Amino acid sequence: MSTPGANLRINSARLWDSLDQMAQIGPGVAGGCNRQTLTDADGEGRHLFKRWCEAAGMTMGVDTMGNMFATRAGADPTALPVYMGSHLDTQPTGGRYDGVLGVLGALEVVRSMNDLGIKTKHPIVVTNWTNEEGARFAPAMLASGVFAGLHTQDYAYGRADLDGKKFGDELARIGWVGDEVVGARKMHAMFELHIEQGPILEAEGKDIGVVTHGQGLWWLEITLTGKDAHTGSTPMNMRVNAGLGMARITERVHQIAMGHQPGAVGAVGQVKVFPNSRNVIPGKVIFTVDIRSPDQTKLDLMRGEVERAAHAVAAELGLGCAIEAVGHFDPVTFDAGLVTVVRGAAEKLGLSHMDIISGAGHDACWINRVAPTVMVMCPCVGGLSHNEAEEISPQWAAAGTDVLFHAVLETAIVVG
Ligand code: HGY
Ligand code: MN
Ligand code: MN
Repeated sequence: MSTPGANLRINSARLWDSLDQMAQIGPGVAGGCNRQTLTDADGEGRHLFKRWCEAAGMTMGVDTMGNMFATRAGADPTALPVYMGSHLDTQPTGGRYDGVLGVLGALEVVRSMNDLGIKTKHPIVVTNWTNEEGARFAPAMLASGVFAGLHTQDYAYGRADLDGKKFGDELARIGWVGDEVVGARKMHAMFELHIEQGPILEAEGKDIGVVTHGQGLWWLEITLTGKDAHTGSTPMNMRVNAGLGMARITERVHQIAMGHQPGAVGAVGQVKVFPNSRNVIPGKVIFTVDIRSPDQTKLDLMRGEVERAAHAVAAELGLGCAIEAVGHFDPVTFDAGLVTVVRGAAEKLGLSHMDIISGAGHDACWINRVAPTVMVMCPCVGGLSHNEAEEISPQWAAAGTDVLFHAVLETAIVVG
């Protein structure tokens, strides 16, 4: 059987139904999801995903970081598998599709291969990477980072959430510590389908994003120490106000990103204020700066500017200032050959498409270090993500999954 015809399609209704069923696990309060990594809801979602994979005839492997690998046998068991997947964990106020479309779209590809009786030379593996978001345990893409050798497992197991709970303890608590050595698996290729999480594809009227690159990022955790004091009786000239320092640095981060346009972003997303009492001047604040750019030079310049600005503000206000890099990866260039395969699949399917740089980080950014890797993107409404109102259309979901389907079939080589 030659390369499958352009008429092959996945089952869009089944995909949409699976997305809806998964969204019922760890629901948010406004229609989205709160299925944070290593919570009971994450564990429940994992069990559902495992049941679905086994019902599709796949066998499930799990590594010591909880990464899940469902394998569909190939005609040549010695051939390195073609992987496709993303993540099932969500932000606290996450959407239904960030990550989940990539995992369940990959499952739909296998389900469709089964329906059509398609056999491939290379085995196919559907993957769920643990803790992509980094919302509960920083940094983002933690488990794919361990898999790719960027972090040690000990480092990952020791990461703590805001309540002081450790990653390794929580992974054991939900019962998802696997027996495979993390990173031992070798890949022929890895595909990740993901919503764009930005406005470009929708604005340009394109159904498919062919992801050629991913921007790099730094997460800098800044701790400012001042002095707790009464907000009423303490004269303004006697205050050592860590909250004021955080406000000034937050503004500087915005100005620094604006100073490197186009193609730079910056914000403060997570803030911890101590003692966080209405009538106490904050004596300590811990906050994370997220800066990104596809341009390595800009990214490095911004890091230096943010650090200098933080220390300058702290000096002005008499604050202690400590800065720790808690997340980082350089801009990513995906595999040119697989980019061509994805672009060709979109053209074969008659779908509008454009090359795009990923604004968000993804597990594919790390896996790209150890195997040929590429991403496929679909639009999302208003470019909104990391918000419970995140929305995509069933048509966009199907189009992206069809491109994934054809690109994977071409790469895994259809033999019957
Ligand atoms: O932070 C990111 O870009 C990803 O959503 N974890
Ligand atoms: Mn994601
Ligand atoms: Mn995300």
